[in-house]
Amino acid sequence: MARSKIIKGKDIPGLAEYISSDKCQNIVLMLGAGVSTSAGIPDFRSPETGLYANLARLKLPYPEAVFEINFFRKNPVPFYTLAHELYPGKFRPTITHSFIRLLERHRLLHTCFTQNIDTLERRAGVPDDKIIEAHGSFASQHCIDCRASYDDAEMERQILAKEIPKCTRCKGLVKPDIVFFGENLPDEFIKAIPNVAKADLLIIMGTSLTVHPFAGLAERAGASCPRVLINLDQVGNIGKRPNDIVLLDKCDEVVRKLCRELGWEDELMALWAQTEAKAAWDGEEPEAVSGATEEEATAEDLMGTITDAIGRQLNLED
Ligand code: CNA
Repeated sequence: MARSKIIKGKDIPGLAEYISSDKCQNIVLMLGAGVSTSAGIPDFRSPETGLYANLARLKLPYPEAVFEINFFRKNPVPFYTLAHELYPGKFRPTITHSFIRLLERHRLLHTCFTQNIDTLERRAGVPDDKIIEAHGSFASQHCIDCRASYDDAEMERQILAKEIPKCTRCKGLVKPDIVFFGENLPDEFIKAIPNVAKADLLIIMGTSLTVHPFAGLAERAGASCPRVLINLDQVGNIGKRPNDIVLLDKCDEVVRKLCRELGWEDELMALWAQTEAKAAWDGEEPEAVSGATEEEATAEDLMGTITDAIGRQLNLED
C-alpha cells in the first residue's frame, strides 16, 4: 500500500514545518534514559558511562540483577545503594524535559510515555495526566510480600539515611513502585497503549528501544504518522517508513535547534530557567548541567560513587 509523504524534508526544518501545520495536533512521546543523561544520571547501556558497564566490574551475578525482583528478595542492598545515589530531588530537569512542557503549553502534547524513573518530566512541570511512567517511579512504594503501602516521608528518610525500609505490617521488604525485571507493567501503561494510534507525530528520544513491551509502542503509530528518532545512535527500525525522520545527536541539541526553527527558543530557555533545582541533596549543590564536558564528568563521577558504594556494601570487590 502506497503511503503519502507528509513530511517535506527529513530534517529539523522539515519537522518544524510539520509541527507548525494544522496536520499536527497530537504529539506522542516515547522517552528513555538518554533524555536524562545531561542531568548527570547515567543511562543503562552506553558503552563506557552506562550503569551496566560500570556494574560489570562488581561481582554481581550480572548487572541487571540490581533490578531483578528475585535477587532483590535475597539482597536488597545493591538496589538501595543505587537508589540512594539516584533518588529524585538531586537532579535538575534537562532542556529536553522543558521541551515536553513547552509542547504541552502549545496544546500539542497528547501523551508522554517514559521509561524513566527519575520523575524529571513532573519536575519540569509536565502535568501528571499527560505522563505515563511505564516502568513506574519512586513516587510510591509497597511491601513486596503483603503489598501494604508505605509512608512516603519515611521511605525518603530511610533511603537518604541508607537504611533498608521494612513493612510495618509484616516486616517484608519495601520496594519503590518501579518495575523490576520479572514484574508486570502498571495498568496505566496498558490502558494508555491505544493513545499511540491517535498520534499525528511520534517522537522517540534517548532510548535504545530494547526493553519490551515499551519498545513495541513505536509500531503502533499509524502508517502515515511521522516517527522521529532523536538519539545518539540508530535504534529499532525507525527510518524504515516513508515519514520516519532520524536525527542522530544529543536530545538537548536537537530540541533547541527545533525550537529555534519554530520560533520557540526563548520560551524554551525561559521554561528551563524555571527548573533551577530547588531540592538540596545531603546538603550538596545540585548537579551542574551546562557544557558537555562537565555533564560527562558528572555522570562519570556518579558512576564511580555508585559502583564503589555497591562494591563496599557487597564487600565483593578485590
Ligand atoms: P538505555 O538502554 O541505557 O539506552 C539509552 C539510549 O540513549 C542509548 O541508545 C544512548 O545512545 C542514548 N543516549 C544517551 N545519552 C543521550 C543523549 N544525550 N541524547 C540522545 N541520546 C542519548 O536506556 P533505555 O531507557 O532505552 O532503557 C530502558 C530502561 C532504562 C528503563 O527500564 C529505565 O527505567 C532505565 N533507566 C532509567 C533512568 C532514568 O530514570 N533516568 C536511568 C537509567 C536507566
